[in-house]
Amino acid sequence: MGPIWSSYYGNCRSLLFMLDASNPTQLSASCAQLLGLLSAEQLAEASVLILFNKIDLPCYVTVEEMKSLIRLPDLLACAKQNISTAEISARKGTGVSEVLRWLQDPHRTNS
Ligand SMILES: Nc1nc2c(ncn2[C@@H]2O[C@H](COP(=O)(O)OP(=O)(O)OP(=O)(O)O)[C@@H](O)[C@H]2O)c(=O)[nH]1
Ligand SMILES: [Mg+2]
Repeated sequence: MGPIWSSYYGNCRSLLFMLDASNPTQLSASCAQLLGLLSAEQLAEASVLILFNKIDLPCYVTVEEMKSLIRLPDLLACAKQNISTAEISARKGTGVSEVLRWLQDPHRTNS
């Protein structure tokens, strides 16, 4: 779906980007997609929440290691957007209330 994402950029104020924390083989492709989104001019004002989903599944790479592999600290420092991260399990509901709080936070989109 990546090739058509840009048709949804207009008026986008909140961006949720979901990574599969159980599938490290997709990590580099996901990171490339994420960098494309963060560098899009139309999304410069959006606030971004990066979700590490499927944390209920066992994985040979930890979420901390994944964050390091995508150089998340550099992304947070260099991106134009205000970026948050959350570790969730959509299946078990872990972390989902945090995502809802982020979506409802009025201060997030005031800048
Ligand atoms: N265990 C677990 N399963 C989940 C979670 N969230 C979604 N799923 C399941 O994951 C499946 C969908 O994910 P994927 O198979 O990776 O689908 P996709 O990302 O569209 O396709 P790929 O590009 O092949 O990864 C469905 O069967 C969901 O029920 C979660 O947090 N934990
Ligand atoms: Mg998947």
